[in-house]
Amino acid sequence: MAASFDPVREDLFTFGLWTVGNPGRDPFGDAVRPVQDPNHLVRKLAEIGAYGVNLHDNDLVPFGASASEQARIVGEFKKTLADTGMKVPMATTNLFTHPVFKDGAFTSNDPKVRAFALQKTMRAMDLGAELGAKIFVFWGGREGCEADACRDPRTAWQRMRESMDFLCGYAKDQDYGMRFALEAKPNEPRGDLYLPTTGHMLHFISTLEHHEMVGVNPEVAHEVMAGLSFAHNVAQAMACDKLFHIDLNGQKIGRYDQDLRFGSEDQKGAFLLVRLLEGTLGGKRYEGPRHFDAHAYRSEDEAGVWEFAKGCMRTYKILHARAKAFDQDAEVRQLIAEQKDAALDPLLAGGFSRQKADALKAASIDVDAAAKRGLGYERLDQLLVEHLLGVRS
Ligand code: GLT
Ligand code: MN
Ligand code: MN
Repeated sequence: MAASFDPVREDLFTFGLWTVGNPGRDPFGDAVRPVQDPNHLVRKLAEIGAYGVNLHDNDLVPFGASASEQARIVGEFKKTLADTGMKVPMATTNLFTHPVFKDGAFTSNDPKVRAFALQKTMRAMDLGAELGAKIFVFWGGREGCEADACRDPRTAWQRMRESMDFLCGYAKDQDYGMRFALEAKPNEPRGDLYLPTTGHMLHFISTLEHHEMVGVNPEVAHEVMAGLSFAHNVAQAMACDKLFHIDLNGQKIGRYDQDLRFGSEDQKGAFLLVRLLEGTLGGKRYEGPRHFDAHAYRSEDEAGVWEFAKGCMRTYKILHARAKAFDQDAEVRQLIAEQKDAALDPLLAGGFSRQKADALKAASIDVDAAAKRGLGYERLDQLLVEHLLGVRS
């Protein structure tokens, strides 16, 4: 029987309200789709097999809403979640749309703006906690500059640290059981954004007071914009148990942030990513939500939006099946089987000792033979391509 690629709850697929609700505005043109009621979006997502929905404070509660308005909106939304069984695993704050954030939020030179950013984030954390979110994402869309002389970049870095330390303290004090996931981006909307890649974030986290509760939320498009291998970034985060969340989408290299349907570009990169996340190559699997931070083409009406959403999930599952087949292929396994050397392996494992250093210095190694040996990677990569194209199973 052919495998079904229809999404089910257990796949843990999630979408942001801002993704399927994206009206298609861009810097050159107005909205092409009407703004949708969040409750409608949740019901539709439930219908097509998603596990949950993520949101910014203002995706649900408009900026400046009164307390009673907020209570009414959140009450109705919670009822929709209960009716549909949909979860809110992640929440975040919008620190980029309002003009007050034009020169940053946590890194602004104006203490009033920095204070407002903290206030808004604490309130967004309260909202996230009320909806059950255990992951809180930080995307510093306006934390950057064009006129670089406006602040010492070390000051920006320090302000980011102080803000994260403060907000970790808040989450702990409130007993929210939340973990933070930091999302990097090299540029756009600012000329340069501080902490531009996942690698920068990983180091930044190691300097935080509560580093154990802070990880990363890498996004395909953002690392590809920086010309990096997304799978390598994700692998490093996984290797240090810091992959707390992930933003899946598609992106052409060298472009603005496109946020395209997952797997619609660079299918090989997408294959290698799913292979890594699902652990078909061995090692630990990523257990968190598979979140799509993408939106439908501007050419689409609402029906096209749901085609887009189904496409993201379907392609993920197809790539998972392809990756499984690839990693179970006997020829592939043979090509990537670990090489053993009874004499050298013990010297290479377990760290330094003077004895090992002496033995390594004295070891006789046939360098020419090792240099001459062909590695079979042409065959290996062709097998990958054939699995990916579906002609080998
Ligand atoms: C915005 C951005 C995304 C972030 C979202 C979370 S908002 O759409 O482009 O990459 O993940 O703040
Ligand atoms: Mn994102
Ligand atoms: Mn993006």
